[in-house]
Amino acid sequence: MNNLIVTGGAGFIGSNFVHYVVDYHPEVKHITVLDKLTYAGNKENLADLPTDRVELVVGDICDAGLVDKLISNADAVVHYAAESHNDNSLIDPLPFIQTNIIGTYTLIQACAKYDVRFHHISTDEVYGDLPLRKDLPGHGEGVGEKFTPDSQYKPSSPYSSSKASSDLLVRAWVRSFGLRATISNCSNNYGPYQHIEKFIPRQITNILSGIRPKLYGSGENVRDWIHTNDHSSAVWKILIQGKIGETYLIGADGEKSNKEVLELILKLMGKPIDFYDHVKDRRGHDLRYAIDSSKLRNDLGWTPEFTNFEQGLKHTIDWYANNEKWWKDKKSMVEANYAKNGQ
Ligand code: NAD
Ligand code: TDX
Repeated sequence: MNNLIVTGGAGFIGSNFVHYVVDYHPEVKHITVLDKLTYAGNKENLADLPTDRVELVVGDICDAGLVDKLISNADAVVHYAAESHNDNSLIDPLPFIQTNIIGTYTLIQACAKYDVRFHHISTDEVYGDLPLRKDLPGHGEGVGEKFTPDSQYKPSSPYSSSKASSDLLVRAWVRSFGLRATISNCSNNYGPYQHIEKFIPRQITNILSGIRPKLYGSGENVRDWIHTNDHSSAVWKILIQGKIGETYLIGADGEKSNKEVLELILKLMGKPIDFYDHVKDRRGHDLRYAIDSSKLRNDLGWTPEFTNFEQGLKHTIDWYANNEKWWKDKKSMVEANYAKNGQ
C-alpha cells in the first residue's frame, strides 16, 4: 500500500491506529493524516512518528476540494474523524451534523469517484441501548442480549444519530455507486491519549488534580470496555480481509458499570471507595452497551490481546500521571464547562 489516508488521525483512536500501522505494517509506505485539529485533535499525539512515513494535513473532511485532491492519490481511507462526545452533542448538535454526516458524505463521494477502498469507523451507540442484565430473564445470558450486526438502529443522542446517519450513507453508496467499503461498530475505548472530557480520563485527572470524581446518576449504566490497541488490530484485519459491504462489530467482552470502573480507579489510585460525587444524569443516558463480536472473530480470526481490564486501567492511570503536560492546560476549561451544566 503506497498511501493510506487516516482521517481524524490526530485524535485518540485515530492516532493509536497510525502508531499501530507504523509499528506493525512496514508495507504501508506513506500515511496521510487528514485532521482539522479541533479541540479534540492534538499534533503531539503523532510527535514521535517518522516524518518520512507520516504526513499531517490540517484540513476539514467537509472541504470537497481538499478531499478530492487527497483521495485521487490514495489506495485506502480509514475514516475516524468525528465529533465524538455525547455530552457536547446535547449542548450543540450542529458540528455533529456537519462533520459526522456531511464530512462522511464528502469522503465517500470522492472514494466512489476514484474507486478507493473505504473503511468507516462507527460506534455501538447506533443500536441504542440494552436493558440492564438484572432486569433480564436469566440475567441476560440468552440470545439477543448483546448487539449483533443485525440489531435495529435506534440511536438516542445527536452524536449517535449522526453516526447512524453516516453508516446508512456508506451502505447506500456501496449498493448504488459500488463504493468498496466496510463498516465497524466498536464499543467504548480506553487507553492513553483519550481526551479528558471522557469518563475514564476525566476521573483520573480529577483525582490527580485534587478534584472529586463525578458519577452521572446512579452509576448503574454499563459500558463494554475495549483497549484502543485492540480496536486498531481489529480495524486493520477488516481493512485487509473484510468483505466489501459488510459490517463488523468490535468488542472484547468488557462489560462494567460506571460505578465499578470508578471504584477500581479509586482503588488503584489509593483513594477511599466513596471519594466521588453523584452529579446530574445525562439526558437520554443509554443504559447498557454490549457487543457480540463473534462475526469478526469467526470470519476474520481476530482476538483481543488486552483483556485484563485492571492492568490496562493501571497502565492508563500511569500514562496520565506521567504526561501531565499533555492534559494540564485543558483541565480547568473542561471542568468549567461541565460545572455550567451541573455535571
Ligand atoms: P476524538 O474526538 O478523540 O478524535 C476525533 C478527531 O477527529 C480529532 O483529532 C479531531 O480534530 C478530528 N476532527 C473532528 N472534526 C473534523 C473535521 N471536520 N475534519 C477533520 N478532522 C476532524 O475521537 P475518538 O474517541 O478518537 O473517536 C474516533 C472515532 O471512533 C469516531 O468516529 C468515533 O465515533 C469512533 N468511536 C469512538 C469510540 C470511543 O470510545 N471513543 C468508540 C467507538 C467508535
Ligand atoms: O464525568 C462523567 N461521569 C459519568 O458518569 C462522564 C464524562 C461520563 N459518565 C458516564 C456516561 C457514560 O455512561 O460514563 C459513561 C461513559 O461516558 P463517555 O466517556 O462520555 O462515553 P460514552 O457516552 O459511553 O461514549 C463513548 O463510547 C462510544 C465515546 O465517547 C463515543 O465516541 C463512542 O462512540
